[in-house]
Amino acid sequence: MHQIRYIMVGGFLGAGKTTTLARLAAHYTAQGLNVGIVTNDQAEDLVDTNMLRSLGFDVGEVAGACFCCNFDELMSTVERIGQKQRPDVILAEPVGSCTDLVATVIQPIRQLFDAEFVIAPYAVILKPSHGRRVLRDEPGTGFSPKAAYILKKQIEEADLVLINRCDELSDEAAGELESLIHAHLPERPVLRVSAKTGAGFDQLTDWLAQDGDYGRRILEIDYDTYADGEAELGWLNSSARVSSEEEFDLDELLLDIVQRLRSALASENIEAAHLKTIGLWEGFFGVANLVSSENEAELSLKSGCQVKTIDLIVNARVACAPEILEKMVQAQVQQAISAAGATAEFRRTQSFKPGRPVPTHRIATAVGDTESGEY
Ligand SMILES: Nc1nc2c(ncn2[C@@H]2O[C@H](COP(=O)(O)OP(=O)(O)O)[C@@H](O)[C@H]2O)c(=O)[nH]1
Ligand SMILES: [Mg+2]
Repeated sequence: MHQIRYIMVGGFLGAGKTTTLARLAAHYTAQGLNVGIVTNDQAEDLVDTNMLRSLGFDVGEVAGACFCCNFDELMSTVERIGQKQRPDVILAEPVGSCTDLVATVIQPIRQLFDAEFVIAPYAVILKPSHGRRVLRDEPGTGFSPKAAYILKKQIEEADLVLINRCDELSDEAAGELESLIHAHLPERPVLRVSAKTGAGFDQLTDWLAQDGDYGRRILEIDYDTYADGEAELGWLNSSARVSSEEEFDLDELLLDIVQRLRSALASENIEAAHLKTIGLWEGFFGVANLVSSENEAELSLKSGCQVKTIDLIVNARVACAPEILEKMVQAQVQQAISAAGATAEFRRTQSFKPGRPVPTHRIATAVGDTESGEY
């Protein structure tokens, strides 16, 4: 039977998962393989889905709950992708505040859908900015110890830890991150990569091609701490139609929105886990991002377009109450749009704290171990 290779890449909010999956999707497509991507979020209007679709990939979205809490939807999304043409590879991006994915996603696939899937090694990306601060156990990470707990648990269940953004890390800085990872997880395989330039991706794809007993590092995890850590984040997805009589520069607007939000957050001493915005019109699109207070806002995909109308989506995951976040985003987006000489019609805004994770399945013992059980 034709088996689908299930490749899931985890990591904290803003670590580089979508950028990594886009690069992997292009790689497998160039090899003649049929690739499907599954994105995931707690709400609709996801920048990642729009971006990956605009890049031409076949993307299914699981919205409204994370993979672990909506396992059946993950499986039916994979099935829907397969209706057009059976995929050889499924690339899956879990929510960046999720962990315990080996017990709640990988092992359930291995134990319930064994005939249909081959599980690739589970790679988890370490985000240098927050990763360094959290693994050093520094005070002032911008997150509480409970949110930091999630980042540590994420890498603990990895078969392979990826240190991303090596294009901007010195050898010394990457070496420090590697030592910090090994202080927590002795002898865990670590690979230095850049999802932006593709550095390290030959080794990554070699890793992901391995058939072995991967995805079996089941965590010991305290769901109270995990749930409290997740609930400290304010989550916002908002969509709007922006229009103007005169043409405006799409890339400038996207960057301005993220820069204004960066300043507003800094003035309130609030840490951003990840802010991103996409502007789309008639096949053109641009994307701007902010991944932490120590990084600058950046235009990650340029549209090069002058436009009169766009569909705008803003996604924000920030360490503050959702009400504060919503007011801030509305105000800053509005100001940026006015400065561009345009007006906005807001369509849908969802802002909330993620609820307690309640996995559909939690397999406590990896396949092949002596006791097998679900609780
Ligand atoms: N310099 C640099 N930026 C990166 C790299 N990988 C991702 N980014 C940027 O980091 C931001 C967040 O990336 P994204 O893939 O959306 O992260 P995700 O939240 O984990 O999916 C975007 O602005 C990316 O362009 C990298 O290797 N180097
Ligand atoms: Mg993403």
